[in-house]
Amino acid sequence: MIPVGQDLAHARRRSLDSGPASGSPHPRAREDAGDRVNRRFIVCNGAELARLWARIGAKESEELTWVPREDESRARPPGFRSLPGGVSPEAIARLDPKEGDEFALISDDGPFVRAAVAAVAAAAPGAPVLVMSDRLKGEDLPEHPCLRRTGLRTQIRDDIDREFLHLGNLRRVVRLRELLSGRDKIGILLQPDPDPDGIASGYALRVLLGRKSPTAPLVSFGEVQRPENQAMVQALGIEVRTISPEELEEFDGLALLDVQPTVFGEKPPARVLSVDLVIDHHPERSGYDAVLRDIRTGYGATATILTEYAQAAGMEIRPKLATALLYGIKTDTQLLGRDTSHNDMQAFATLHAGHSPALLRRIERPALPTDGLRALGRALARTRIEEGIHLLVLGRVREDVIPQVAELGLQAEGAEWSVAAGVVGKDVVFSVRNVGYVRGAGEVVRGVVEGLGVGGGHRSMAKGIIPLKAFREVYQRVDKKTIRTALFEAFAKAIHEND
Ligand SMILES: [Mn+2]
Repeated sequence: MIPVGQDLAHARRRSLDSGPASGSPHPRAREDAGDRVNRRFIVCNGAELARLWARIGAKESEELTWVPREDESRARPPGFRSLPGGVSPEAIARLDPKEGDEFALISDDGPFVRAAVAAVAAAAPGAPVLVMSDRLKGEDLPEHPCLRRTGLRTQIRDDIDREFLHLGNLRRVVRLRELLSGRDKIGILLQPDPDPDGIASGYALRVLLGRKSPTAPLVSFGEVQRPENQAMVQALGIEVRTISPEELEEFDGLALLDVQPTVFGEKPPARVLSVDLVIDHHPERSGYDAVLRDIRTGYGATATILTEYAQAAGMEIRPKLATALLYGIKTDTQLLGRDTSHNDMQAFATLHAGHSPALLRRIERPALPTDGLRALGRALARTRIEEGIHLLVLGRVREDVIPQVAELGLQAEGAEWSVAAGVVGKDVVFSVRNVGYVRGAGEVVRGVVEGLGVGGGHRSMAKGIIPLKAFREVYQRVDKKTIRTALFEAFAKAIHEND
């Protein structure tokens, strides 16, 4: 039985005022009276909505009232007091509303809600009003200084829909576990030169299967090459084994993550054309068999799918896995930029709560070697910013130093563009960052390397590689000064092209 009535409400208020265990005579003194909610009046239009409210579960602080419809006068829903006479100011006044009380109006009937809003405004000026209706829109409601509108059944429906999505994900987890549980050794195959999304997704699948690397290794036909991605596997301690297509024979289970079989060249190895499982977010390809496939092209990252799997299965996502998945989503969507779905945002938020900031920092800002710092020191000693371009030339340096210096360079006052260049192996390598409101970095870099090397990237970050040989052919020398002059002129030209 739900307690009803004014007396009880007053009793409850008294018990609040007396202050439970604090001993202070004014336990709520810090709160502004305007922020204090004493009672919540629920005003339901008709018995059906009142019963629905009761089924959802009324809270203790809620005063349940209903306005009977014509044929309902004898059908009082248990726990509700009736507001006879409809929603007149007098009927609302009989509830004895006080400062700090609030109202919810539950109805799909426009005239009812308009009358109720007016009655509350008259009998309890300033009281906040929540209109819960599945049919009425904002324009159906009168002006009121403190009113919000939301759905009722749709609210519950949204939660139910979400639960069915979880259930669908759980079904996929159950099926893939069933399929793979009896296998001795499962290969988790990623694309050649695996990226963080693939690595994180493969790692998550292994955890979902309850396996360790000996019985479910991450494998690839090409090693992890980009320094940022190497930093990720190092920081997380995840091994990605480089194998030949023949070595796939050692596996009696094969799962492809963040990739589909037809990506492996014109004539993919026969073994990858018939696999157990494919989970991916790239456009769906045909021409292969998979017992289970889950391809969600609307998703920004495969890591989002695996995050949903883990949640649906009630799996604990430990900080290391959360960090890997978070980084996978972050890099594939360029920090929730382009191609980001609502699901990616949701997964990101979930993972963010459980990730390790220290670990993420180690991935994104790998330790700089001493000679790299010295090279940076020499470059900084003669730093200057011209035409908004901050160019730092480091000489011979470890490759992962270059993007970090490019990041740093953008912090210089007046810099719209930051370019860090160094010599790595037989190439001049440079990383580019910009402030975002200028020309796309990828486009500019393609202009700079045209006819000399390769390059590309996105709106605000890009990378270019020019072989020393090609550089020397054009500029005769490859010392720091020549690199500086050549790159500066090329960038100044490319940035201002078509201006
Ligand atoms: Mn991906």
